[in-house]
Amino acid sequence: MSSSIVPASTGPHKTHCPYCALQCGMELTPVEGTASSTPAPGGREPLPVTVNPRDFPTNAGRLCQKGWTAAAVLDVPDRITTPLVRGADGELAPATWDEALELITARVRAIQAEHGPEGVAIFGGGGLTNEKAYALGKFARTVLRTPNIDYNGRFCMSSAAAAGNRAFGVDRGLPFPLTDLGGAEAILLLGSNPAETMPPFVQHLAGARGAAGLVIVDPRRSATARLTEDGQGVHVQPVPGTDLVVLLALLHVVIAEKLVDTAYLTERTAGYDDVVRSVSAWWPERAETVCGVPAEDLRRLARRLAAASPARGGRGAYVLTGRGVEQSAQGTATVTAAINLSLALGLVGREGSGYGCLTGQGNGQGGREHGQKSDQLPGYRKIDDPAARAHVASVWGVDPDTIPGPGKPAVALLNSLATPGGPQALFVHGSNVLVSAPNADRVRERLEALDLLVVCDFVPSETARIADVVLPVTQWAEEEGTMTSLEGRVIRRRQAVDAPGQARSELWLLAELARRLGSGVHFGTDPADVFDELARASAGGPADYSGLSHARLDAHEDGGGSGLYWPCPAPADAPADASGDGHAGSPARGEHPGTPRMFLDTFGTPDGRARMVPVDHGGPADDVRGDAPTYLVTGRVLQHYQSGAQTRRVPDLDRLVPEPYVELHPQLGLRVGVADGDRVRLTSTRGMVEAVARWTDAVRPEVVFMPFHWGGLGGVNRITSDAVDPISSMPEFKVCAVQVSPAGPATASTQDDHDTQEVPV
Ligand SMILES: Nc1nc2c(c(=O)[nH]1)N[C@H]1C(S)=C(S)[C@@H](COP(=O)(O)OP(=O)(O)OC[C@H]3O[C@@H](n4cnc5c(=O)[nH]c(N)nc54)[C@H](O)[C@@H]3O)O[C@H]1N2
Ligand SMILES: Nc1nc2c(c(=O)[nH]1)N[C@H]1C(S)=C(S)[C@@H](COP(=O)(O)OP(=O)(O)OC[C@H]3O[C@@H](n4cnc5c(=O)[nH]c(N)nc54)[C@H](O)[C@@H]3O)O[C@H]1N2
Ligand code: SF4
Ligand SMILES: [Mo]
Repeated sequence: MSSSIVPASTGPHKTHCPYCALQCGMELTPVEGTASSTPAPGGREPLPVTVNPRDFPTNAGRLCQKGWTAAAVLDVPDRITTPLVRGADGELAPATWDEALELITARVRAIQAEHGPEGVAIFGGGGLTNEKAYALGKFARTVLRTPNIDYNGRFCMSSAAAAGNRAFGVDRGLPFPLTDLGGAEAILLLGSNPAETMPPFVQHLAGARGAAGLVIVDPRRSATARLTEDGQGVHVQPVPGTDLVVLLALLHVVIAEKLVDTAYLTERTAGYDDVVRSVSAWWPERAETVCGVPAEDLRRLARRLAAASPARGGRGAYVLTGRGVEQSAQGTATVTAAINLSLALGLVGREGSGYGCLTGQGNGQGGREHGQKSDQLPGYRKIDDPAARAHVASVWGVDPDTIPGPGKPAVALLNSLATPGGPQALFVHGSNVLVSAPNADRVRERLEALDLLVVCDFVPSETARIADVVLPVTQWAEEEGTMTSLEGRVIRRRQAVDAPGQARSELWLLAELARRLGSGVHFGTDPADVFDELARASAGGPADYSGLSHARLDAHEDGGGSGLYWPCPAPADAPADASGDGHAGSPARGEHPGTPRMFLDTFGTPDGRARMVPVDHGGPADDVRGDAPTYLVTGRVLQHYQSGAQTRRVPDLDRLVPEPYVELHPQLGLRVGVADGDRVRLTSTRGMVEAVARWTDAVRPEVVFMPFHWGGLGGVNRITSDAVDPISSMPEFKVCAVQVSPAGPATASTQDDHDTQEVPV
């Protein structure tokens, strides 16, 4: 397939990694077909581009294994290069774009005539560029006029976003540059394993490690927890799902020992008294009985954090959360407790200290700002706010009354598919829900019952394989656009090669569908133009991009800058004395310099104060019991990304971690009769999975861990819980109750089926 990939121009092209939110800086150099003398890793055909790291603040010249091997996904052998339509024989077969789009148009018309506009739904992704995410939300609201659009960010970011919005009036994952962490004396990291999920991030923990102030809270001794060894910090190992209790106890100690920053609380916050009452019953000894962390450790930890706070003369402290505490039915409450602790110590909105959430997907941040979330319009506006509707409608050239109201969040949306009154058709853009959604067998059932499933992807993911129509789209190195990193930094994705075969940009296909469906609404196909429209739509909203353009971002980066942080309003609203950030690409007079650090003077709430909200512990929705006595926790490994649709196709990664596995403690293994290397079965109320057992003392004896990067029999989401957080609607991926038992030897029918089905390419 390499021969069908034509370099767009010679390089090197400055861009960023296709995968996670760290958005490590890369340089891509196109390779001229087989004429290249550059051997690909592993001695295969040369890849279409070579990847080299470059100096960017988040990665400082480093990449992880996924980044180094990212080019392999450009020409995987089963890359989808033509539209595919399911024929009368039940098989997917190549079709022209015209045939595929005409079929979709006719079916959408018929379904909407029978079921109304809400009969068609869209599921988006946090890996889409800002431009694509914006176009998708606009397409749903103006062409389909359906409220039913949501995206995989609901699985990823929504609890931290809900808690951040409630406390600060605005949600930006890290409201400060990542490099600020380097100066901290203490960092409390809850439920995050960046040593595997963002390896170059680890360098920013060096200051805290040097000061013996790195605190990792994780029920597993993860690679990140191991960074605390040799006196560089502390690993706190609570019972899964009890982080809220740890945080309530820490705040209890901070209050009881008078370590709070009283002046800060008076000046900058509201609600402290209610929070004091809410933590009074969580003295450390009581907390220990629930979370299993010794009371004295909790006290020491609270004192350590307080000592690092600026109010007590320390060098600064940060509290950071990841999916381990957020993907929970009490995720919003847990993040709120982390924020309450940070506020009590006076950390937020102070240079050198703060609270932040480590956003996950490449555009996890921007993906939640531009309108693919069921309750939002571009600029992080609320869809039920009349002023927001009027503004966005004026940019779209539609009547505000035609914009639908809020739709269903991801889990409810998936569960409503093909039910009476629910959507009968679904478009999927950038998610492999059959593998990554909770209670995945139910999701499969719902998808299979649809009248029409359209999947846009560049590889035949498990979800694409059951679609009625598959549309081949461009990826990463084949497209222009912008991404917004975990720091709220808007950066450019640049094209280095042309897409193979008939793969087309999603901007083009949405414009084509809009036209065929008879919409008069304009859909641009040039990413720079779409960005300009997005910028106008965001003007005045919390995530204001109106002072940005591709041209300005290019000039900034070429002048030595590294992208610009939102909010970045247009010149009319910008401070006249904007002084810039010292790079040659600094703003022209009057241009807004962007906002690296938020909340320094005020919060985004109506009265400018941060809200402290009392919360309490309830425990996981699916808690351990007699017939399911073991906690299953799920997460990631370094080599694989998400549903694995991309990384399982990269030989250098697949070879290292070729199959699903379950980590269990030898004591548990001996008790249930599962030896290291045996096949093990996990059973929950939703079903069962089987995989290879790995004995390790990194997990507690009552806990097993399984990564979620595979489908088939080793697809852990077949047994995870789809209970959701009542505020954010985020599912409880991280913790559920299972029974552990030996499985029989692998047979053809029990083997992972991810590569046994063929799709014509
Ligand atoms: N290699 C790799 N990197 C990735 C990704 C990937 O798929 N693979 N995905 C990207 C995305 S989208 C995301 S969201 C991020 C996620 O990044 P992380 O949040 O770092 O990743 P996870 O492995 O899901 O979860 C982190 C840790 O939570 C722990 N955990 C489980 N249950 C609990 C609990 O009850 N309490 C606590 N305190 N911890 C718990 C797990 O043991 C795990 O070590 O990674 C990004 N980077
Ligand atoms: N048990 C368990 N389950 C989890 C999690 C967990 O920790 N535990 N984590 C959850 C989290 S945080 C996340 S983010 C989700 C992620 O899980 P998914 O939403 O499944 O994410 P990906 O595997 O990245 O799927 C992206 C798909 O879109 C394709 N793709 C990539 N870029 C584009 C594009 O620009 N356009 C289009 N059309 N397609 C594209 C890829 O090839 C791939 O098939 O999983 C969630 N599921
Ligand atoms: S840490 Fe994330 S952005 Fe950096 S190379 Fe790895 S996957 Fe890519
Ligand atoms: Mo995520």
